Amino acid sequence: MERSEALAIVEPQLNKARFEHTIRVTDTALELAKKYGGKLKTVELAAIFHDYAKYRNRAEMQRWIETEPLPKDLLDYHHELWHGPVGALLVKREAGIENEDVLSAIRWHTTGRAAMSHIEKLVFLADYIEPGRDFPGVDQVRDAAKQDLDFACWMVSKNTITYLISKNQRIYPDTFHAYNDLTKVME
Ligand code: DGI
Ligand code: FE
Ligand code: FE
Ligand code: FE
Repeated sequence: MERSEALAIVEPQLNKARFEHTIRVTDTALELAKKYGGKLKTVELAAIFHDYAKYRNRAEMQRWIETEPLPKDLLDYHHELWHGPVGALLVKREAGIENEDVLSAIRWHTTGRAAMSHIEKLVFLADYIEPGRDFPGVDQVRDAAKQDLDFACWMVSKNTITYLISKNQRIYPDTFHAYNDLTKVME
């Protein structure tokens, strides 16, 4: 699928700010792929569709999780975590995307997981460092992204966990698994 066709499918699913975020994530992911490798068309599609389900209502997402083969433990965690797995399902169903590399990058873009694929890392990192983001510590992660992909992803995991703990939020196991796995960069 061409970029313009993919963008035309995603745009009506999102508001203007989220669509602009999507374009920045896409351009950032492509820059990372040029630096670290990765099939550009695959990376581009994954980034364009990564937040496809972001604005599906909570009840609909809950129904997909209950009735489709998605991890049921998601329901014990914040609904913000649901749009990745539900997005992968709906992008396949509604947009006809079958490429598993694209679908897994969408599925895991919020939490990460142990042993992330290369494309999963590119989208996970691009989502965090795109130029519109203003998280505390994001500039350090942008610097790290110029040096080492795994180190930068490790920083994303670490910052996310630290942030969630400061907000007394529950942390999904795969968020920890991503951090633990990537911590090998420090050894
Ligand atoms: O959809 P975006 O806003 O572009 O970004 P995202 O899909 O990475 O979602 C980011 C939010 O998800 C951010 O507020 C942190 C949160 N998050 C990531 N891992 C976890 C989590 N929230 C909870 N409660 N638990 C997690 O493990
Ligand atoms: Fe997201
Ligand atoms: Fe993210
Ligand atoms: Fe996003």
